Amino acid sequence: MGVNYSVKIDPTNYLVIGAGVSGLSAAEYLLVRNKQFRIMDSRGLPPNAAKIKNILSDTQVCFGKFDQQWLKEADVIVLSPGVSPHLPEIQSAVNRGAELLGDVELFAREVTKPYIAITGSNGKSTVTTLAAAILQSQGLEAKACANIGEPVLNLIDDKSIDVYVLELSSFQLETCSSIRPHAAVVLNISDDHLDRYASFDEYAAIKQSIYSNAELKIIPRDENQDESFTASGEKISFGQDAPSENNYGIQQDGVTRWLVRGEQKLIKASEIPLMGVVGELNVLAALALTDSFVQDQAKALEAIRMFKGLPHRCELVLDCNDVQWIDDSKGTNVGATASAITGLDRPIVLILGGVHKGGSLDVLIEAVRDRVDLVIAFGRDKQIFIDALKDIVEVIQQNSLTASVEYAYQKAKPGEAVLFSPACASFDMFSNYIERGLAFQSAIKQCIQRDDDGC
Ligand code: UMA
Repeated sequence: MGVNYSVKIDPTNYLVIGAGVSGLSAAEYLLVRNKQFRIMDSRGLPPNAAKIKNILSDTQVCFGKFDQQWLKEADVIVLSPGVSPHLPEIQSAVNRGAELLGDVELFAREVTKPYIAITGSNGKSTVTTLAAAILQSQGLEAKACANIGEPVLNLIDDKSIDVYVLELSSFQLETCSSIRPHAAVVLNISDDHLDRYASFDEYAAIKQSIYSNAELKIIPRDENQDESFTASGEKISFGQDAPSENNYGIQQDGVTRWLVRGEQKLIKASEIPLMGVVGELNVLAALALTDSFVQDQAKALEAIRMFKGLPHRCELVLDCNDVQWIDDSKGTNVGATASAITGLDRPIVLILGGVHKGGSLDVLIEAVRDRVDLVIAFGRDKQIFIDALKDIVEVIQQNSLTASVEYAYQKAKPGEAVLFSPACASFDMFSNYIERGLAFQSAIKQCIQRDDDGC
């Protein structure tokens, strides 16, 4: 067979770093597009090792170290979000001229369908899922993806999708410059991931970059916004107060609290299935994000009423002898735990601990004061929380989550809630927040079964 001179070989040498779910999706994306690429991971046996070795040749795969020669030869580095771009070997490749980008950047350069984008320190998975549900209520094929779990490149070739709903972490925003979302929001910004960033300002600026090229900017009224990101373009705001025309907010009518758009009453606060003011704000953000897609408002509001909330996000596991057991294992930073506490309307026994991600505990201290009766701290960084809280509330330390649940079971009184909201990452004791949440649920069920008290 003769050589086909019409086929152009792309000489670009891609290097995928990280073989987690996003690295695997990037490898499959590059494979389908006949690109030259390699993949490496500093772990000897990353989660997708077998699958990757199955689809690639040995010369394309390096596990157990970052191959320095490959870094020198790379034209484009596709960096997984969990790998810091500040690593010296990555910085020297960039200084040499390699292009650094993430899977979301590859997606943004190629996608032709509309997408909305959501970031924030807390509530982004809830708003992402709710926005997708509202879009689906309009008969649109909407898919939630990115940080929420499904890598964007797994969906880019799916022709059935009408709208993508992207949950974006600061890690993902760091390595993408081409996103042009139909609508974008920064829900809130509180200390998180300060083990990766030099300052809160750097973290906040990365979050706000989501607005840079957004057609419609959805802006929280009660957060301090950096005007340089939100000055121009079309905007809709949302907040806890009564809004001006076309914006979203809350209106008090006698004893009834309404979620409203301008003066139009949409849904009673008592009808939404999310807890507290934070829940209301999340619903308002989802409505604002989907505003221009909604033709049938009644169906959109019904989708909100039917929304079940997310597993491990302020999830009521059970109510036993009037003690509520609440799994908020997804609360991996101090701001999330503070929100979970303020969203509850009963006295609280709080279980927290794990790997603290840095930053101030002030917002947690304020939330704990007056609302929490007892704190049970466990995990690697428990002492940080004990030191911060011991002067305002009784704090007990335990060596494991199971022992913490056992202690809470002995101490919790009828009318109280036991809130498991760790304010920390899980990797000192668990693979992820899901495994940690399931461990909490199983521990409390075991306590109750042992006593066989009929709950
Ligand atoms: N790795 C190295 N060297 C390092 C660090 C990591 O080789 O120095 C390797 C690990 O060995 C591992 C791989 O990188 O094999 C993991 O990559 P990753 O951490 O980027 O994780 P993925 O599996 O690709 O998942 C990522 C997101 N993970 C992170 O941002 C840490 C997932 O968000 C996201 O769902 C997924 O892409 C799909 O888009 C998770 C998350 O924890 C849920 N996000 C953080 C959060 O929500 O707080 C930001």
